[in-house]
Amino acid sequence: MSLRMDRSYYVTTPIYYISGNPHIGHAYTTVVADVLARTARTSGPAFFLTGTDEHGQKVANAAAEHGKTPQAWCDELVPRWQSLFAAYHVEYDDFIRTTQPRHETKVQRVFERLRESGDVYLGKYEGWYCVADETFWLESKLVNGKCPTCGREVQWISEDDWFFRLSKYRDRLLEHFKAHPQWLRPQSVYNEMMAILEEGLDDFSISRTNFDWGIPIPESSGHAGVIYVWFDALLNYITAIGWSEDDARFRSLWPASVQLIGKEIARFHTIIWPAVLWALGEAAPELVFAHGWITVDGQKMGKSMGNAVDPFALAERFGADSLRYFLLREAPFGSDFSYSEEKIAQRHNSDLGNDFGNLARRSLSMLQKYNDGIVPQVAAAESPFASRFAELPRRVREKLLDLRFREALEEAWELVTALNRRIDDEKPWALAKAGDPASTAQLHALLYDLCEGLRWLAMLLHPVMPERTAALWAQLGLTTGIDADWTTLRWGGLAAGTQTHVGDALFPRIELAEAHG
Ligand code: ME8
Repeated sequence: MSLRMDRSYYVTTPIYYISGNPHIGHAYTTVVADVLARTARTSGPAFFLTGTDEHGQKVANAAAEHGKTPQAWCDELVPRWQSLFAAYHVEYDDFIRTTQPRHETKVQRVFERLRESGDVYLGKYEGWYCVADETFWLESKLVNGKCPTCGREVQWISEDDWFFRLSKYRDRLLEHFKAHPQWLRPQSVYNEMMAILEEGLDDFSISRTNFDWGIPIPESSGHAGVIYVWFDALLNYITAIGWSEDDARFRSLWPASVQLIGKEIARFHTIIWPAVLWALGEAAPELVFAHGWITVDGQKMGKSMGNAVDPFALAERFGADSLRYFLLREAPFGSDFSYSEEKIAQRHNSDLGNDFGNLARRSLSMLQKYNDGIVPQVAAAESPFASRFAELPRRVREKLLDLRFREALEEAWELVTALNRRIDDEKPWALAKAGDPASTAQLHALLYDLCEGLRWLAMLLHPVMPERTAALWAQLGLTTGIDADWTTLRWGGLAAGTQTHVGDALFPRIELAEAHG
């Protein structure tokens, strides 16, 4: 995938309901967006948006259960979500709350615009509704009379509602899907959405009158009610960046480069969302990626409160960077994967501790012992690694931006493995002991390559593990430039004479027995 150079890279996550506590599944999507934004940012502007979805019955019910007004409840919970993202080293550019005036006024403007153009009209809605998912369901889609997504009870709703003319956009959607088979990934979700499109589309209710926690329908319409939470929420992706046709910032960011979602909300993001955008005269996002679920005992984490794991405690125990690595390395992006502390501990101890962390420690300790920690002067361009790994930065970058995170990490690990192997093969302790000029030259060349390899790894892994790689950067005696453009990486960039330090282990071992705890 090539990065567009004319505009900023724009990545979004779903905005999260704040009806309960966040869990690791919420951190997952946000971490992935952070990795993409950090990678893109090494070569140009990038913008990363996340936020909270604060309207609707589900949030109102949660607030009522706690004896709070919905607004007070949201105000109280939002900082907890923000601190979760901070705990996972996520650096977003903007955090939108759907209760903010910047969003509410624009949503009302969209409603008015579409009412004027005829894409929004008044009709009667009767049907089944799942409060937990804030989703309407056709009777034929219910499973044993219950919500097909979460298995909860549904309720019958009958009211006069405003509708969005979704049916009008079915042919265009089909054409779009066929002309851009890569716009929705993975293939399994693409196929599922194509099947829905082929079945045909009904218009879609976008207002509610049986409760009032939402953005009011504009008074000019002459009707009461609030805007349906999904219609309100989807618009965050454009209201946050200042939507209006002639807004320069909006134009520089839209269409989004990547919209990340969990697969359960693909219908909203790949059928309703493009149609709404087209109704406004805007383009569909370039890519929607519907990722898989973190599961516990085969069930989606979060489906019941019982199986959700406290993400704060987890970050404390394993280190946020180890978890970020685990989330990206454990399964191909798009697939489900099961959560267990054993698996996290295994990745932490093996890939991070034994392979990468140990490499750093061994290399810097040997440099300390054999050259007072000072990077030696060598002809680095002559190193076999200069040509062997010349393409590595480009390949890692391509895979990261193509959301093949696991492959990108495997690619980087080839360098980790090759450096470890050189220590084993060349036996620096024997070279030091021999002490003749040829052995000393070989020892220096090896020590240089080890440090240069670590410098490369710190840069290439920085988007995935920003904090641990920064610690390595400091141990290498470097101050700035960890997030510099990877295309400038040349073997030999590490300056001779740099004073390195042996620091604390990057990934101290975690005992499995302890991880059970
Ligand atoms: O759906 N595994 O919000 P939400 C992986 N407000 N990802 C998971 C996960 C799991 N077990 N559980 C949650 C909503 N997620 C709406 C979105 S957007 C306009 C409105 C992640 O709080 C995943 O990205 O239920 C999923 O799509 C999102 O959290 C849903 O969060």
